[in-house]
Amino acid sequence: MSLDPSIIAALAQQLEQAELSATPLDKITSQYPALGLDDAYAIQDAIRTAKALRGIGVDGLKMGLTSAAKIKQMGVTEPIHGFLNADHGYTSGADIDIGRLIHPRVEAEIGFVLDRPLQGPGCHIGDVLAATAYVVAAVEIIDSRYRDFRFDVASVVADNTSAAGYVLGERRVPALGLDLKHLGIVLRKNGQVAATASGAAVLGHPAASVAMLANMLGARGRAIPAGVLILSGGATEAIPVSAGDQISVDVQSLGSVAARFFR
Ligand code: OOG
Ligand code: MG
Repeated sequence: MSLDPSIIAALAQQLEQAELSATPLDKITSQYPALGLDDAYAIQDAIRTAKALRGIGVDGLKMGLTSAAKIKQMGVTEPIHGFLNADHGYTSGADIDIGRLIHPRVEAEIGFVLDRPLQGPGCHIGDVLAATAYVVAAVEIIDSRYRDFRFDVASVVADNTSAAGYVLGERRVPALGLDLKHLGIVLRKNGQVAATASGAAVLGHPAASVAMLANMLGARGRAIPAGVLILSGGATEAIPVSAGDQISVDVQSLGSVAARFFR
């Protein structure tokens, strides 16, 4: 059953407001237990439109809940996708103000940029690798707009998959010739190892996550455009950060990406 368009619009506005005022909400399925995934993606789209009207563009796409570590941490077992906003993209070494965030966390990710669009159905790892311009080490900053960072799949999809920013490494490496499955990944906070993984932690191969995104978008008549960043999903669990923390992610062959947080 789908929700009335006026309810979709009202929920999108509540989530936008929660983000802008850094004030958490109860997950929206508490108000609307019948909220389905189609409704949730419609709310996400409405948030995207509202941001566009405020002049905030989209410069990337993301997959989420694509690793066992994330599934275990969040208790949601289904991969999801969202969008990345151009106003919170940073390069390695950035000082990032987290005063605007509720309870930020960071996760280690592998980013992809394609040199041609990809659309499912039927997209697989080989298609992604053939279409990849380069891969890049990345940190995603997530910040659920829900109280206590607790949600179910429909609520988190509506909340644009907790997207709150990203930091990219400086090295752009062609995918061909890399063994993306076996790349070691180390996430550090204040110099201490906080979590480790390998590329295979993400759906067995990070390119499988990009293929899944192309297939999920294809089912809605959409495609992954060329030239945009695609985050393939946290390989490790997400780590909370507060003002004063310094974090880094090292990805074998891709180099490192670092950021410091203040408020
Ligand atoms: C949902 C977003 C998940 C990832 O990489 O798995 C995500 C969340 O955990 O808040 O970005
Ligand atoms: Mg992520």
